Amino acid sequence: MKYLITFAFLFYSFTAHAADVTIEMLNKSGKEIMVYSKKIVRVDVGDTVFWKATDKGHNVEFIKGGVPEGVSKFRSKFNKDTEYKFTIPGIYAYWCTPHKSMGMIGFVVVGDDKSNLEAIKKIRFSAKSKKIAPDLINSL
Ligand SMILES: [Cu+2]
Repeated sequence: MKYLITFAFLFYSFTAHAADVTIEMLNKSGKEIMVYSKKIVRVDVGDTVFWKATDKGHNVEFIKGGVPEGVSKFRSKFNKDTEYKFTIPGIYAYWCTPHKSMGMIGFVVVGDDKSNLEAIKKIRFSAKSKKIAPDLINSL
């Protein structure tokens, strides 16, 4: 019995920390093409977001000026699962490098901190991303 409890505890710890949120990178979702399965996610400071390369040809790139101060550049490899542990609170805007004008954009709000919202509003999106960004930003 003691071992069973220990095992259950270890399993719980592992699953709770492996990835707190998972987002899929997709070629198609419903009527949308080139899309992250979740466009906005909210996490706590210290949480990890995992992006699954369900379809090929995508990545995650933090947008310059679209992350809190002190956050380093982040650009994942194409076709690969990736993850990021969010230790600094604020809004993080990212896109898929080849599909950044096709609406493949996403936002992570960390620690319910929206202090860099004005900077996020100044990001220059283009084409389809420019069309969908305002509504997304308004619902952050
Ligand atoms: Cu993409």
